[in-house]
Amino acid sequence: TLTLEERLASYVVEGTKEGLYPDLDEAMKKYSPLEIINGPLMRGMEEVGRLFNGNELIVAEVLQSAEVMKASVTYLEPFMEKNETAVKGKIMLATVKGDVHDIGKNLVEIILSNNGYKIINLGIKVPPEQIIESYRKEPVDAIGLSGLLVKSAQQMVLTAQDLRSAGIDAPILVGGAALTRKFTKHRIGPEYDGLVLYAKDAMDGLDIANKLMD
Ligand code: B1M
Repeated sequence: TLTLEERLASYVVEGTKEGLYPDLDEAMKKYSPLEIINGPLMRGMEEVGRLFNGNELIVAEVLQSAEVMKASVTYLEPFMEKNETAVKGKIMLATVKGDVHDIGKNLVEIILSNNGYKIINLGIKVPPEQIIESYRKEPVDAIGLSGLLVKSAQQMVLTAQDLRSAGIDAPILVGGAALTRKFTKHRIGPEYDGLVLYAKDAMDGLDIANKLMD
């Protein structure tokens, strides 16, 4: 028989919600919602990535896994710690052009909005022009770009260049697995102009946002 942690990972791997919610309730007796997400659920997602890479899963199955991850995050969200502070700042979030992965970005949205930030979430496959247009309508204190595909790392550079060319000098926060292998330091460059910071996960994104707003 599987341990609770193994079962949680397996819901994601198998793409099934049978028994998921009682086990999430059980897990909340031991862990915080974020520990559940970053621990067993994330381990499940990593396994999905490995299986997919080895052609042992098809896209439709990965989509089911993504559904389970999203349902879990939605279920856990009301139990997350909230800091009822005054609005600290406004942050825009977008998954870059060509990329549909949004689970990580949406997690960043939850963490930031639970901690005093107003979020403008532009969604997925967002071209630079849309970010520029949105910024002109409603300026923000920082722009967050997410991307998981290898090509998204390059797309982020292009997006940042377009933003700077359009005269937008807001700090840019970049994150997502596409970058994890590339950057280890917060401060990145030299292909980037102005202040561009790398966040390794959602909590790191919150830390950086808080430092920026100080
Ligand atoms: Co795709 N996919 N996928 N996929 N997928 C990856 C990324 C991949 C690594 C899998 C693999 O092959 N091993 C691979 C990319 C390989 C590469 O680029 N070289 C891949 C591929 C190839 C593809 C397709 C091309 C497959 C196809 O169609 N043949 C296709 C791409 C379509 C496109 O984008 N144009 C595709 C599609 C999909 C699904 C739609 C089926 C689904 C996404 C559903 C969705 O997001 N709504 C999906 C999934 C689920 C994955 C994996 C398995 C899991 C991603 C995930 O949600 N992780 C992924 C493999 C993997 O990562 N292990 C894979 C959980 C999430 C919480 O983590 O997003 O990393 P993550 O977010 C983290 C941090 O990165 C960070 O915080 C979060 C945690 O706190 N973070 C930020 C993220 N954004 C941030 C922004 C910030 C700060 C921090 O500030 C702004």
